[in-house]
Amino acid sequence: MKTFYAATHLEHSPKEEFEQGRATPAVEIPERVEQVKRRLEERKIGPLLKPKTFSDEPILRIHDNDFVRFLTGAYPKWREKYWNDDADAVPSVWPARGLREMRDGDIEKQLGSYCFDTATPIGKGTWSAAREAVNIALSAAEAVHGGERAAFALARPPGHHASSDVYGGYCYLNNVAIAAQWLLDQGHRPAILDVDYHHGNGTQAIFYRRKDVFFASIHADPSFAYPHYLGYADEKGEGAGEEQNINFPLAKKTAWPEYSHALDRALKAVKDYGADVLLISLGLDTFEGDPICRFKITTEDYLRMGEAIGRAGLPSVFVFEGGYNIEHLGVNSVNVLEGFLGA
Ligand code: OKP
Ligand code: ZN
Repeated sequence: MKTFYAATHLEHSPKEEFEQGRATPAVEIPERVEQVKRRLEERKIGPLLKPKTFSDEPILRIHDNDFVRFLTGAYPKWREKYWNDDADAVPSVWPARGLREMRDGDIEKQLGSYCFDTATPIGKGTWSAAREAVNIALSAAEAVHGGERAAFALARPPGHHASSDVYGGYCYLNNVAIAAQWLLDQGHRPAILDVDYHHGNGTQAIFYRRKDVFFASIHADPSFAYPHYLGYADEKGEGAGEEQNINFPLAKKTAWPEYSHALDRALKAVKDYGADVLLISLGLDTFEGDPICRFKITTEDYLRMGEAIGRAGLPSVFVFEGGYNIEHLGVNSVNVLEGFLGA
């Protein structure tokens, strides 16, 4: 299996995020992707390739122009305002009910308008890493479009929490949505399966009123887990997108028996939709040893997860998302890919 990788992500290296009332060490760090890269090389499952550079056009099929322009210039604008400080850009005031949403002007207004949480800092290397992650996802999609059975986009920052004009959850541009749209534009019928522990609220929002991209997500029930405000079972799509969205919110401590049941149902929905290409938002934070999540999926289970996805028999684009147990992340990720290849 071809993997696409670029070193650009190393420059996106957040030091801390803000949650539970204080600054905590960042978990979405460069070492994540480096661990997976090392394991891929160890297992020799295929070549590691540099991504091609795509134009902005595929990004603008998904994201608003003003949002992309904001992200491109946000860090310099922040630095200009806070020239005697070196902290990353994080919002501190939001246009909640009763206030006016203003996307232009002062950087503080823009951050509050475009970002939905305090966990997603913009630093010096953030934009170039997010932009390159899109190149990586598109290169993997292009490989599959060209006839490969599967490809792996080893990209960070992740993307599934970002919608057309809002970022958050360590995500800036929605890599998997951009790749799905690109495949659609080449004449495919794509479906997205999101197996990250957290609901892919950005991906869901992007395709919620559309019938041309199917979305299935298996995740921790948002009644107790991030992103809290989306990902419930009653969200089934709207308008033209009715019944084209399916959520499987699962309880704390979910282990393989319950998980695999949801996975089978999600894959059946993808098959029933008649997808001819599958994109997988591959988060490994369902792992029993993940530091910020509460599922009980084991290293062995990831082989079974890959096999189940492989048995669906669809050309597949794996796009890397979350997973924060650095030590086990390489083995767990590559197990999914090896399970897939063995199916
Ligand atoms: C990104 B991805 C829990 C706070 C959660 C943000 C989590 C973003 C996850 N106390 N903070 O889906 O893995
Ligand atoms: Zn996650």
